[in-house]
Amino acid sequence: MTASQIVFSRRLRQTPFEERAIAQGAKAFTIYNHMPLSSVYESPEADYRHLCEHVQLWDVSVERQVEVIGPDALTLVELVTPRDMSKCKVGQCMYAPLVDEFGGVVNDPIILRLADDRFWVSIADSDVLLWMKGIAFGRGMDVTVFEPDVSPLAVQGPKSDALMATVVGPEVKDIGFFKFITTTIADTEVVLARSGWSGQGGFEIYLQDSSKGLALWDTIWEAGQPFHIRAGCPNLIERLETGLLSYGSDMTLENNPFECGLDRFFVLGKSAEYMSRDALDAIATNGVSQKIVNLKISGQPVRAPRSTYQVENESGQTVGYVTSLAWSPKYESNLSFASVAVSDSIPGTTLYVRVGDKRLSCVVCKQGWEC
Ligand code: THG
Repeated sequence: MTASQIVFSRRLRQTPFEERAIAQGAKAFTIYNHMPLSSVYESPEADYRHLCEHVQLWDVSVERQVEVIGPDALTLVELVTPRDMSKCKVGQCMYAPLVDEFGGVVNDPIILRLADDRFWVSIADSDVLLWMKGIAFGRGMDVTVFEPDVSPLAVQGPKSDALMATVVGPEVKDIGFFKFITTTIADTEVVLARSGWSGQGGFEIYLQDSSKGLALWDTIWEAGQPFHIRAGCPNLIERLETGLLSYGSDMTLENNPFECGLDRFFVLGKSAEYMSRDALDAIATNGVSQKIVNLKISGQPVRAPRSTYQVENESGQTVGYVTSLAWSPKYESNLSFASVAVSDSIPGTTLYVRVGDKRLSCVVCKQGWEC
């Protein structure tokens, strides 16, 4: 972190919970979908330890929704992802990479099906609204694509169920993973889903009226006092341990879903039309040259790079680059995601990371950090 600051101008859109997040001591922000996203409260380590033990309230309004509604809603959603969205039932969420006609990953949203002809595409950091509006117009589709007044507030951590049961009722325990209900909290109707960007369990509350943001925050906050609730945010250490990739850092439009391991979320050849069909078929046939892997870097804690560190093989050739990095208290090691040559991507392979004048040895691990 540096002492440089972000100016909160009108262009950097305000979130409905921002005032409370700042009052609770958000120390640093990043910018995501043209909005502020807090990234540190006490310290990355202290935030991480609290998240793994108690419950946190996260202002993740930056997970903007692109609403797709109308007779061609399913056709449009099918077109932009290789995942079979016809299988997504009303009340269900699906993690579905958006892929362009060249096989590039456009975004990796969660898609919620609110009705047969109505979806929310809950996006990562890229301009999906413009992408999907353009496709709908170009194709002359009978569909409306817009950004609704919806802001997710995440409740994450092992005490999330106990907390939400006191706010909503015991029925929250019956909400399955990646399922949602609609309910009322703080006199405002919300969508309540069992999802969220951590491996600690929890919920996401989709607020549908910005003017009720502070009231919603305060209701959860008060109910959370017996559970040691704190304000928090997506945590780099925790997401590395859990294996969650971040669009823009670990993958971009330059990557295809096979390189990112996102192919495990779809089966090629669904019956609906999808714009990435030919490109993905060709990549599946020809294979990929790079893969994103889990890389455990030995030694003392390494400072996360601003951009990247080069990854080398035994003989000193550059075979890839680090995309995310943090020290993990759980594994007592530096954990990183890195894009490396396929031939060097097999778990157990020893590689080297170039940090300044040091060459640190590291090992390719499986998902779950087994090596
Ligand atoms: N919540 C909501 N919107 C989001 C995110 C979120 N939009 C942006 C970003 N996060 C989207 N990316 C992800 C990536 C992974 C997961 C969720 C959102 C996730 N993955 C689980 C895993 O990989 O094990 C489970 C996936 C599955 O089984 O389908 O949870 O966090 N609203």
